[in-house]
Amino acid sequence: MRTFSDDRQLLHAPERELHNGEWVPYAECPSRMASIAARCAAEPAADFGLEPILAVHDAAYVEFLRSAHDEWLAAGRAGDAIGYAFPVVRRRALDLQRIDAKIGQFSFDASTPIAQHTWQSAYWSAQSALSALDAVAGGEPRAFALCRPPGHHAGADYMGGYCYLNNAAIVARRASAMGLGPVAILDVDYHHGNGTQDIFYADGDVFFASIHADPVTDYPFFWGHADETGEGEGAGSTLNLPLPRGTGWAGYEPALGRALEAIAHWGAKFLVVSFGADTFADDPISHFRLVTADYRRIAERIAGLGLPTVIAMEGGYAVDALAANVEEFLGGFG
Ligand code: OKP
Ligand code: ZN
Repeated sequence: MRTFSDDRQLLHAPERELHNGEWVPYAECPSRMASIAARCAAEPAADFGLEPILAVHDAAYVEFLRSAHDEWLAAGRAGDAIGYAFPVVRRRALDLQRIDAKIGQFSFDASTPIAQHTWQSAYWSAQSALSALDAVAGGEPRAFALCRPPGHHAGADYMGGYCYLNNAAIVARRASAMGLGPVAILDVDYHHGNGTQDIFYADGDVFFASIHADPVTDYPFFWGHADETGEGEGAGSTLNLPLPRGTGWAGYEPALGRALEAIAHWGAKFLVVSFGADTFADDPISHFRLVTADYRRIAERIAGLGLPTVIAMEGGYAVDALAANVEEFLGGFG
């Protein structure tokens, strides 16, 4: 399958993250992408500019991402920029300038540090996704965007969960604008894609289906519950299928069947897959029990929809097995 990536995506390298009360090495490390790139002949991403990014993300948020690390250094800080105060109560558009206030305003958690090259990597991750869309729009039945950093936790004006720009949403919005829709997004990362859901929650043009760990027990906790189904014009165009920790293929397969049935029933003509390999049994931060061979099965089912498809890489932190799991998944598309 044609695959797109850019080496500048490797530059983003936060040192550490806060995990269950302790500082630990950052799980979303450059070697994740490097290990996959070593096994597939990726084509360099083309540059589609800021316009398709700004069709999803607020200009003020994008400007923040571009300047945050410089502002952090200008404030006399060292290392990665990280927030500690979040305006969850009556969040409003205050025009605050202190870097710590800005980080809080534009994020929902503290697991998304901004390092020196974060903007460059996030920008090229989105361009890889747009390059995959360009290939599919040009007649390729499907294409893989080797995105990194991932995107599905990022909303229109916030980062979170290792995500800065929502690559899948950027592709979905543009595919829709190009008249390739109706567009559906299927999110099969272990974690709920709360950013993607939020971006399209009131948008009836894009269907969002997600299979993920029950947010009662797992990050991002506050979104991804089964009763979240969309609102307004988007009422009924969000489908959440939370599954318990310990889920293996026997529990996963029926949920996948339900998601695919809903996407077909909705009348999708174009598919974006947010693919995370963190559903793998040996993933260090997740708790499902899929095995490498299951990724081929998942892909075969998805391919059964017969839709033009862009696959965007999301999570997957068992670095030693990651390339094999991705290869198995891509191989399932035939
Ligand atoms: C990103 B993706 C946990 C800290 C927060 C964030 C997980 C983000 C997963 N102790 N962890 O969906 O793979
Ligand atoms: Zn994940």
